[in-house]
Amino acid sequence: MHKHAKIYIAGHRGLVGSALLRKLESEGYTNLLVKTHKELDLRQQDAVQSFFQNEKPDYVFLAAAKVGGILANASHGAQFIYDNLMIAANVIHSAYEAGVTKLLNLGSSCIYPKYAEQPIRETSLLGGVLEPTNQPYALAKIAAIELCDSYRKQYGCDFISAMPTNLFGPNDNFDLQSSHVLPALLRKMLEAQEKNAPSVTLWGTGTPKREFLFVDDMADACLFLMQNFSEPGPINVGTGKDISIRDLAILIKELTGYQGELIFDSSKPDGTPRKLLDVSKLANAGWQASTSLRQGILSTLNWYLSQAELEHA
Ligand code: GFB
Repeated sequence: MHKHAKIYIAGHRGLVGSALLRKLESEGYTNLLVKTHKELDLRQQDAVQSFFQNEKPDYVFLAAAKVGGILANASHGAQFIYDNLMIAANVIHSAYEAGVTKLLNLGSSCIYPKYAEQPIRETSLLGGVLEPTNQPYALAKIAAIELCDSYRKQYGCDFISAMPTNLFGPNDNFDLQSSHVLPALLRKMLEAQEKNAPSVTLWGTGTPKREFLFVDDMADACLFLMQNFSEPGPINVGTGKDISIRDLAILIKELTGYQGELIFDSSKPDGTPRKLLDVSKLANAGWQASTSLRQGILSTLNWYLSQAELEHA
């Protein structure tokens, strides 16, 4: 990918897309193409086709998606499957028609079976039932992998699919109803600290384990894959380490300085018991994560506090 190639980042305002934009700019890529949701609704087939025909990008990072935490997924399944299927089908088909050189499709570790052997290898795909809280989202993401693989097989397109573990970082969603656990815990503890609240309530039992990857590492992995990887099927992106939700909460408590108690509301869902990716395929290709969980949380915390300051300025 040369520095003047035309690179379209779909979803550049989201968590991954914005990190990709920062990464590509800092690496000296000069011809970056972005569109806001208002300018281009990726669910609209005609609009997406015209955009690709007019712009003819050389490379595409498909980071646009309808995403959310466990409760958003469990309660808005229709939006999660429809939006993600439409975005994937429109972008991947239009990229093929416009002769895109290479496309990186982003998925999620929730594509794997709920009880997949841990750490989860790429070969576990379609080997068992999915976690019900995110089945609509997972099925759309599985369909996107199949689109890439089918277009590769039938038309020779160089389309690849990266499956990140749970991501976090600047520009994450901090809305307590729809966010993922890490930004939710940061916000809950900061607010509790401000109000001197005696306790913070977390969802579920605290026993599920998750693997967290800082989004700047994810952007680095995406660029690496675009430059070095060309195979069908998913490739996992993670740290290879996981942590229980309880221990994550204890770490966030320490980093925010919150002194109160942690209460677990077991009427809320736990979701998949464990989701640790086997990252040996990516490690063998030559990439590994470099930001520790502690460092990543501190960067996210600083970003969140600076945003809050801006809002109050
Ligand atoms: O991050 P999260 O929403 O998504 O939840 P998943 C992870 C775990 O944290 C669950 C617990 O066991 C939650 O019950 N948790 C504790 C909380 N307190 C909270 C809280 O205040 N907010 C949230 N959100 N969780 C999503 C999928 O699953 O992960 C998506 O629904 C996607 O499809 C994404 O794959 C990466 O890891 O359970």
